[in-house]
Amino acid sequence: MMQVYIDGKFFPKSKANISVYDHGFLYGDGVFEGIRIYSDNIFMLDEHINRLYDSAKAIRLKIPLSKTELRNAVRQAHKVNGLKNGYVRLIVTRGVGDLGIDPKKCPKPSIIIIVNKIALYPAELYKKGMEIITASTQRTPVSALNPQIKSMNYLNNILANIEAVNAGANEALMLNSSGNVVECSGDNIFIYRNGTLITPPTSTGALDGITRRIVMKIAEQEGLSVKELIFSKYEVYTSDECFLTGTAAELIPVVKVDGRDIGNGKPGKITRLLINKFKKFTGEK
Ligand code: PXG
Repeated sequence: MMQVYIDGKFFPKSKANISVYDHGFLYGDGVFEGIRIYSDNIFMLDEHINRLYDSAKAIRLKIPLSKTELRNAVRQAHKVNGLKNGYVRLIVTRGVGDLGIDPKKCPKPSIIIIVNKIALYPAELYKKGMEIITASTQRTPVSALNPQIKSMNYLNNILANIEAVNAGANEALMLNSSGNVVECSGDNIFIYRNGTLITPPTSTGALDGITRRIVMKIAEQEGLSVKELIFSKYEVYTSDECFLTGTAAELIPVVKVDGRDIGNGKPGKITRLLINKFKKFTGEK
């Protein structure tokens, strides 16, 4: 059985419990990271740790371990569970407090590390490409809760995801209040249009995705023109290629958006190239 790290101790999954008074549970007051393990290597661990500390800083949550200590805790959780390829969910909550949102009532943040297999999109979707729809649910405005904070409040994304499921699609495209494309419910978006690879800047309300960063770097190394630009649904509909990126999704082609075929309705050449380069970069065997 998988062993779960809670505040420095390991518990079997069936006994890994946290208090119902934890503000992570009561209010979604906490931050998290989803990290991959490829071939026994915790992929991009430093980047995930840095983003976690930035998320915590933004919500004024002081993580009670140094970055080095937390990195070692993640490595220990990996070792204890011995998964060669898998997934790490690293969570820091405000901790146990009163009923009432005041974070001052929570003296000690809780640190939880879950290691497990990850449920992917079906393998065939990586070959065939997937269909997405535009959600009517807008992405949370930067001025309300900056989506760069990877917080435990995922209802905005879940509402969009429900719309995708209702429409028989795999993911939901989310726009901001200006009608510009931001990202999908759990993935960043890229389009390839007129010879340029384009993704929305984080100022639109997109997460500064770690997979997004890698893809931009790989694409530049391949000599592609890569730009962060603001664009609308129109540019997606009329793009030559489209794909999504995320720790869970990796790179997945999009071939239909709101009923419109993207390009010729099949995963494009640039998308397939980047999928191959990304696979090499992860070192997965
Ligand atoms: N946008 C959103 C809203 C996300 O939640 C990404 C983009 C991609 O970011 P990364 O850094 O992963 O490239 C995410 C990440 C899960 C799960 O268990 C979700 C994500 C990542 C890993 C696991 O649902 N979302």
